[in-house]
Amino acid sequence: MEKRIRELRELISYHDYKYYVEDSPEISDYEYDMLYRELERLEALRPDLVTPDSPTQRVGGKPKEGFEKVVHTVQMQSLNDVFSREELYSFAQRVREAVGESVEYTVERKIDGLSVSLEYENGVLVRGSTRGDGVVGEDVTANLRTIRSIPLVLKEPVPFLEVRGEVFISKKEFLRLNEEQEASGQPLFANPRNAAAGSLRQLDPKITAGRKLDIFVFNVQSIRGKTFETHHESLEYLKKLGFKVIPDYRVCKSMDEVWEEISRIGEERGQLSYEIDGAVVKVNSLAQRDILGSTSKTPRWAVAYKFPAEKKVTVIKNIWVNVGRTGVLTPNAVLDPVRIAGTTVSRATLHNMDYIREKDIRIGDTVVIQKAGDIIPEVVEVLKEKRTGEEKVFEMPDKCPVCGAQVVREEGEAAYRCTGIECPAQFFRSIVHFTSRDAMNIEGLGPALIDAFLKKGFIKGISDLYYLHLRKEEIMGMERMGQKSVENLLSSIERSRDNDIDRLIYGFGLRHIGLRAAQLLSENFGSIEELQSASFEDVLKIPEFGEKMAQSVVQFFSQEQTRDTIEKLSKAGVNMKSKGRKPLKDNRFEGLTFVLTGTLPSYTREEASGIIESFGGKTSGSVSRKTSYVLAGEGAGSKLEKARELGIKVIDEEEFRRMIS
Ligand code: 0OX
Repeated sequence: MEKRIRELRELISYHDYKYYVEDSPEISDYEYDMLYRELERLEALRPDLVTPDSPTQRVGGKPKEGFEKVVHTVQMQSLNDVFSREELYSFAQRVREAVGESVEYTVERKIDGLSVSLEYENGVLVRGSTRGDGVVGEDVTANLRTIRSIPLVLKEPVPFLEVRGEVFISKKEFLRLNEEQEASGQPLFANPRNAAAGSLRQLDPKITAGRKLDIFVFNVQSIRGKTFETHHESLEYLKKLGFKVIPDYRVCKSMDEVWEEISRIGEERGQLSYEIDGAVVKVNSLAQRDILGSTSKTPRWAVAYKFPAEKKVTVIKNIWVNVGRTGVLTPNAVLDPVRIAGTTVSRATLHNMDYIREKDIRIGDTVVIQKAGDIIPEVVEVLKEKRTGEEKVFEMPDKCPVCGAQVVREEGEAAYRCTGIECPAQFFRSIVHFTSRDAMNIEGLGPALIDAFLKKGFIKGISDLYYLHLRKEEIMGMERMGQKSVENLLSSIERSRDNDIDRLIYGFGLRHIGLRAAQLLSENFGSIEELQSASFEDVLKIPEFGEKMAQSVVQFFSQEQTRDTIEKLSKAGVNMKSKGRKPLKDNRFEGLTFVLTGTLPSYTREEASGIIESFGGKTSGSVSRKTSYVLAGEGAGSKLEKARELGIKVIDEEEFRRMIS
C-alpha cells in the first residue's frame, strides 16, 4: 500500500503540473478524480503515511486568528516606474554608464497581482509570505498551498530556494467571484488585483481554495547548491523545477528590441486571460546586476514600463440601462465600436446619473473613452465642440426597464433602484432573502438549489415556492436530491406558511426595513392588509421609524407588483395576520444617558426621548461627565459647548438614526 500511495502522489502531482502549470492536461477530469479518490481512500486507511506534501493536503488546517509576521531574508524590492520611451532610454543610458555598452535585457509582462515569496527546503515548500512593505510580510503558507500551480515538492531537491512570484486571478474568475459576492450581498472587488489580494488574505484557507488563484514566478531571491550567470538561465531552471514561470518573456540585445517587445505586449494585452499593467525590463546578466546594485528600495537594474490608460474618440449611439441583481439601475453608453487596449469596445459605463449630469453626457455626443487596467471602459470627456444640436439629454426611466415597477432614488443617494419584488433582474436575490433563516426560514433551500429551480422554471414568482410539492417527483429526479431531503424541504416550506408576519415583511426585503422594523410593523399594524392601506403618516407614528423607512414601506406596499404577489401568497395559504407576539425588547441603550439640545429635523423632543427610553436608555436635562451622548439639532447652544468642553460625543439626527436602525 505504501508503494501505491507514493505512486498516486507522483501521478497526481504530475497531472497537476500538466493541468495547472502547462495548461495541457493529459487525462480527463474523471480519470483525475479517480486517482485522487483512490489516494484519499488509502490515506484514510493509513493516516500514519499522510505527509504535508501530499496533494490531498493542499487545503488544510483551521482558520487562523491572524497572520504571523515574516521578516524577508532577501528584501522584496519594488520597481521604479517609467511612463514613456524617453524615460526607458534614460534608464538604459544609466545602465550603460555603469556596466559598459554590451547589455542584454529581459522583457516580461508585468502581472497585476500581488507579490509573494515561496521558500523551499530540500525541495519541499516550507513557507510562503506576502511582500508586505518589502522587509516584513505576512505568513500566508496555508493559503498559498491551495494554489494548484504552486509545487509543494520540486522536481529536484535543491537544498534551499526562495523564489518570488505574482499571485493573480484571471479576468473570468474575477467576474465570477464578483457575481458571487453580489449574490450574497458582499461588497464587490474593484479589480482583479484586489480580488487576488483579498482572497490570499483570508483567514480560512478553505475560502482561498475556492477562489482559483494562480501564480507566475519570476525571480530567484536566494538559492544554495546552484549558481547562474543570467536571469534567463535562472528562469529556465525554475521551469525545470516545476514552477509556472512568467510566460513568453524575451531576451533582447538592444533597447530598440526592448521597445518593440513592449509594444508587442501592449498589443496582446487585451487578449490575455489575466490583467497586466505594463512590462518589466531587467538586465539579464547577474554580474552586471551586482555592479548596478540597488537604492534603498528599488534595484538599479530593472524598471517597470507602465502602459498609459489608452484613450479613443467615438460616438454614443444610445444610452441603455442595466438593472443589477441588487436592483440598481446603471446607465451604459452604447458606442460606435473602437479598438482600445487590444479589444473592441462597444459599451462603456456611465456609472450613475450624477456622473452623466456632471459631465453633461448626451446621446449622440462625441466622447473620449478610456480603458485603463480595469475591465470596464469609461467615458471620460465629452467633446462639446463636436455637438450638432441633435444630441438628446438622457433621463433615467421612472419605470424599471426589466419589470416595469417604479424606480426610486433616495435623497442623498446616487443610485436609482427598481422596487419590484419580483423583478426578474433581482429575483434570485429576492428568493434567497425571502427563504433565509431570519425571513421565512425555509431549510434545505440554498442558493444553488434556488438557482436550479429558477433555471428549470419551477419558481417564476415567490408564491410558486408554495406549489413546489406538486413537482415532488421532478425534484426527486434532480441531482443530489434524495427522497428524504426533498421531503424535508417540502415540509419546511409547508411550515413556513404559518410564520408570523414579521418574517414575511422582513422577507420582502424592503429597503431600510430590518428585522426589528419588520417586527414593529407587524406589532403596530397587525396584518398585511392594514399595512397595505397605511399612509406615510401612519407609519411614521411608530417612534423608531424615520422618514426614509416610512417612505420605503408606503412606496413598497402601494405597488401593483407587491399587491399581486401578496394576493398570490395569500391564496397559497401563507399567513397574513400578526399572532400578537411582542417583539423582543431591544436594550441597546442600556446604561447610556442622552442629553437633547436644539431642534431636530424630524423628531420632537418627546419623540426622541421616547425612542431612547424604548431602547432602555435614559435622558437628562443637563450635560455632565455621566452623559454618554448629546443629541444636538439646530440652534443648540450652551449644552453643546459644555459637551465639547467635557469631551462628550455629540451626535446629530442622522447618526442617531443609524444607532437605532
Ligand atoms: C510582475 C513582476 C514583478 C524581482 C526583483 C525586482 C522586481 N508583477 O510581473 N516583479 C518582478 O521582478 C521583481 N518581475 C515581474 N515580472
